[in-house]
Amino acid sequence: MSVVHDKLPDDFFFGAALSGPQTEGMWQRMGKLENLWDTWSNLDLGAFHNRVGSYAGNDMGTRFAEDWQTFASLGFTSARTSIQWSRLLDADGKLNPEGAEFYHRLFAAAREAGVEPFVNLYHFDMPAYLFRRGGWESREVVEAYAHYAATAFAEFGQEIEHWFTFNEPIVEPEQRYEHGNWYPFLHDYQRARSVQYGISLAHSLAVNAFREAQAAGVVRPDARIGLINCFTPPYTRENPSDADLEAVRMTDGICNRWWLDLVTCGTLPTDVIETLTERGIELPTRPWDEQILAQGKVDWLGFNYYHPARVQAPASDVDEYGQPVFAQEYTWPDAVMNESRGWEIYPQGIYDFAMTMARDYPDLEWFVSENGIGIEEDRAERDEQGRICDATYRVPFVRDHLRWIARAIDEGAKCRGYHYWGAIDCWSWNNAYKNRYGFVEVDLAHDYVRRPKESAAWIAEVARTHRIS
Ligand code: BGP
Repeated sequence: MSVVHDKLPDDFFFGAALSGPQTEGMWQRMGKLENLWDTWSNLDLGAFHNRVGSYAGNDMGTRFAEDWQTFASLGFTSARTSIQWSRLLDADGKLNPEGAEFYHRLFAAAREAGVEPFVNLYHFDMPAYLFRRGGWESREVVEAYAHYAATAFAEFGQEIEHWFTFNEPIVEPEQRYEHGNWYPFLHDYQRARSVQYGISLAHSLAVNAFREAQAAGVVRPDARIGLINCFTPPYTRENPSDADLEAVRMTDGICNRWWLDLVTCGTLPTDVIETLTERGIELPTRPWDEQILAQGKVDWLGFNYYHPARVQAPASDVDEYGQPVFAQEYTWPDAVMNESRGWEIYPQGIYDFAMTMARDYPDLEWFVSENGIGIEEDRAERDEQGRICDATYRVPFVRDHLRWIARAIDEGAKCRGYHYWGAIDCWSWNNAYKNRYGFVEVDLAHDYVRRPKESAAWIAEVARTHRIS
């Protein structure tokens, strides 16, 4: 960058991103039902780093008053967490009063600390009994989700201003159904797209339920609803072939445009659907679906950014499981990697995607809803005061991303804020506590005690001044 963009607008907000299943713990208390992470943990604890299963969270369920204060001390004015479907409702779909009471206390404590709670309704945490009825492939479950969303709006509608239907709706289709990484470990491209379609309907029904609740005065008039996805700006190699560009089109179509079209136009990208049909992949459509999807338009969007997508034409049209392949990974020779996570660090990607949105979806407001760097055991180096020395890698990572965000805003992007993922270390899917993201350490050996790391003072200064030092 020739000009350094180091100032963010005065009304730009800073905060934290977290989720219920990764923080709350208390997995069998207050009437919480089993979700798919508990199912997998029960089945095979060895699949999780150091055998730390879904039960752990980071003990925020009991320490939330302290944690909200900690976020406030980092200069954060908002934080997004999620309600767990498996805690809010019982197996008959009725409100679980203990679960509801827990979330009322959680949100009230956030407010007391001066942190605005943003509430997401689903973070990869399908209740096990609904998975057994077909999960996102089942219309019954799609409708059960709409009912769950409506119940949450009725219960918290006067308290919560910022709602989100889903976090990263692309991830479950890919991880559970396509790449076989997460329980139930499938390699089935058709089912992955059916799940993606089911989630799209569920999102749209929930937005509709929100609009109805707002019109009825159940949800406060200033409340807004959005969707959060991990958008991956797609790149291919220099001097690409037509087939490379085709790989970019489909990667972008399935991961990015699918959701952007849904939340801005209430439609799905026709070129993507046509290509899927040509390859024998059919979405399980029903006659009134277009009207349902048309209700999926949101008030704003969350953009989770960790890494770009680098793709090229696939060597073969089908993989070893006989499933269709539209792209394969391209290794960019200049890539800088976070080896702990296996993700490329490419701060400019946030800018490139911001400018794509400004061009193609000019009315859409958004914020960076997750960004962060997880390093294995934070390299375990400490200073004399016992603080983890993470400033040499965590500060440049965040600084570089913030500068590209500042530049995008200077050039017209409608980005309103930044939430850092895992600001207090938390449990991560099957990596559990391997990679640490926090500005604040969670000491598992000492009853989840929290301790600020070296980077904490830096982010607090940036969040207070809006100067990216
Ligand atoms: C996002 C998820 C988060 C979080 C984060 C970090 O995709 O929304 O839940 O986990 O990634 O990834 P990981 O925990 O796999 O390192």
